[in-house]
Amino acid sequence: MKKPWMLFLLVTLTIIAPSLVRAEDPKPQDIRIEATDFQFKTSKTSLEAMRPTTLTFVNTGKYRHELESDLFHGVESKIEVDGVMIIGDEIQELILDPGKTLKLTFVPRTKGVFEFSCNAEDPENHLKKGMKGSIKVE
Ligand SMILES: [Cu+2]
Repeated sequence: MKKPWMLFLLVTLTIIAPSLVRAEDPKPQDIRIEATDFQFKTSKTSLEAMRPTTLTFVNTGKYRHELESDLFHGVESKIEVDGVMIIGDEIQELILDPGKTLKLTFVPRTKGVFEFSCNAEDPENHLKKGMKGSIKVE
């Protein structure tokens, strides 16, 4: 391999990637959250704790929308959008342009009810127009 940084990246991904899919219950679950102008549509209202979860966030509206929640904050997460992958555990908010889709992969570890909302302000406050919801982790 000519480029040492590629080797470094490969080694890093080889070490990090398995820890993202490792979980007590390997059976994955999916949830889809669609943002429109101006409401959220969710494919389900509850998730099982400790199961690998893929959250698909889709913006079918004409405005940029946000998904802010403690559901994935502090939990090791992987985000994929347009061929870019981001890994981290301080993700508190996802912001998506119209027509875009992203996938967030994580394992919900804490049971409870997690609120989510869009706090965008263009053309006016989305939260005041009703862009909020909740997901129960049980
Ligand atoms: Cu919004």
